[in-house]
Amino acid sequence: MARVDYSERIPNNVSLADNRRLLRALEEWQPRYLDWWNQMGPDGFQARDVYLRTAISVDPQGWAHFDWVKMPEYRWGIFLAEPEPGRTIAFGEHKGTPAWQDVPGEYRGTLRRLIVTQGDTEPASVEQQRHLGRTCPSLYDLRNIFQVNVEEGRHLWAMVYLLHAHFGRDGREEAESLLQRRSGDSDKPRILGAFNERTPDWLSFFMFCFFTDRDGKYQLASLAESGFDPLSRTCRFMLTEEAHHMFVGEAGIGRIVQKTVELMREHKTDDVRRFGGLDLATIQRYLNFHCSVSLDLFGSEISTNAANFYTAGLKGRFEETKKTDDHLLREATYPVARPAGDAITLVEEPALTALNERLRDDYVADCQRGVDRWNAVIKKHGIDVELKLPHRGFHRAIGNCAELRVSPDGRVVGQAEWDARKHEWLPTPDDQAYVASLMVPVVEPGKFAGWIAPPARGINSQPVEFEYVKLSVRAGEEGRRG
Ligand code: BYC
Repeated sequence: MARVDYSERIPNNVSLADNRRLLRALEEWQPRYLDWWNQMGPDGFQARDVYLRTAISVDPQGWAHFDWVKMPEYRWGIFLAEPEPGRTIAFGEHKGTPAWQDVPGEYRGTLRRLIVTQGDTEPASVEQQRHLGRTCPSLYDLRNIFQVNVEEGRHLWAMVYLLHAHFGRDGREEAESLLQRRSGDSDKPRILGAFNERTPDWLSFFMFCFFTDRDGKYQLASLAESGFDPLSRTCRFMLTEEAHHMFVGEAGIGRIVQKTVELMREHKTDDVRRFGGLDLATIQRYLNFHCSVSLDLFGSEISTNAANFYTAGLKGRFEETKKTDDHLLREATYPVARPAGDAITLVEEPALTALNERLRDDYVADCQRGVDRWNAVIKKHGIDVELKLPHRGFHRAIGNCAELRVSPDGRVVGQAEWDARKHEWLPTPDDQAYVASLMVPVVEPGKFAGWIAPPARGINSQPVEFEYVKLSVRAGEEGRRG
């Protein structure tokens, strides 16, 4: 069961061959997916051999398969984690009853909406990142972004499988729409805000992987608790892929910070731009931006949607089954940030409607651990500066603080102070132009752009100077596939 059958057109571990109708529907979707990938996937590298990891089974050892693959030939497939025999619903009003193998009729619309919202983020991120290959800081990083991209494509497959297998005709229509919306498009944008932002450079990309993919981790972990077992199982497997994306983000920013502090020490200055580096103040402004748009992805602090998802048993808390309370939350309260005058204070609210905020808290604590590791690099170089997460009210478009101006240290400020100081807090046009000026491709194996340190080790025990993407291509091939 754990092994994936790669002899089939759509690799899977869900016995697709036994369900002819579903197989046919997915086989019809497959060429449209490939059209989307060729149109919106990584620009300019579709004919190149990339050293990619492919899942060959859903157990941890199954990840050990690395090979040269041209991205359009990547074996996107359908992989669900192994079923847990006798699994029951862990929370909400159906607590203790067997997990659903089919969609409960009363929750059909809600569940479909959750799956579509999750699914929509996956192609969106590929679209956001599609031009970055052309300015890669190294072949190692180029391979990593492509790994992330193909896995986001696979996550789309994961959600499309659920839509096709469990939601009949409207599921198929939603699967089509997932290929129609476009990140940043004014007529048919992606559903959630952060997925319509631009990712124009590699500093933004690494921040995106650190902050936005981490939202993915927390949302997927909550959906992995779902009483709808196929969703739970697919999210459990997706989480294993998500871990690599966050590694790319954390390690990427860590390597930038490393290079920055090396330049600061060498030249005895904070102004490392003169030496082709990214100064810590710019890194902080990008951090502020990406953190704030990712905080929005958790929804409003007080949400009846979230309460309903929970009570219905559709979406749990992070590590729901490890918690020791009643898993109903009818009486419990939870502290929620709320503006009061020019400060933001914590107010106890019913825990059930505060579930988005609770998940955001789990997320912020996880982000802080990563920031601490970056700060350890700075400190090790004897530099007395710390990167900081902005206050959760800063630069928000969703929730209690959406209508306010809040400084990164959590003060509600007037429009005048905001206007006067926002250039200190968010990337400025000058920052963006400077970062853009650094985006010069470095494609010689083992070489790295001057603003980022090499990684400590390569991929899958290969040396750092390994040729992770083969850029040489036979004459005529690029015209056809590139
Ligand atoms: N932008 O009650 P509210 C990932 C909407 S990332 C635009 O506050 P709720 C990945 C909301 O939809 C993980 N609209 O929020 C990362 C609702 O609209 P409707 C993605 C927003 O419903 C990197 C209304 O405002 N997965 O995997 O409790 C690369 C009121 O909403 C936003 C999921 O999100 C926003 N930021 O929670 C690749 C999991 N926030 O329904 C992939 C599935 C809220 O009234 N989604 N709205 O029309 C959910 O669980 C929930 O939909 C949300 C919102 C947590 C997003």
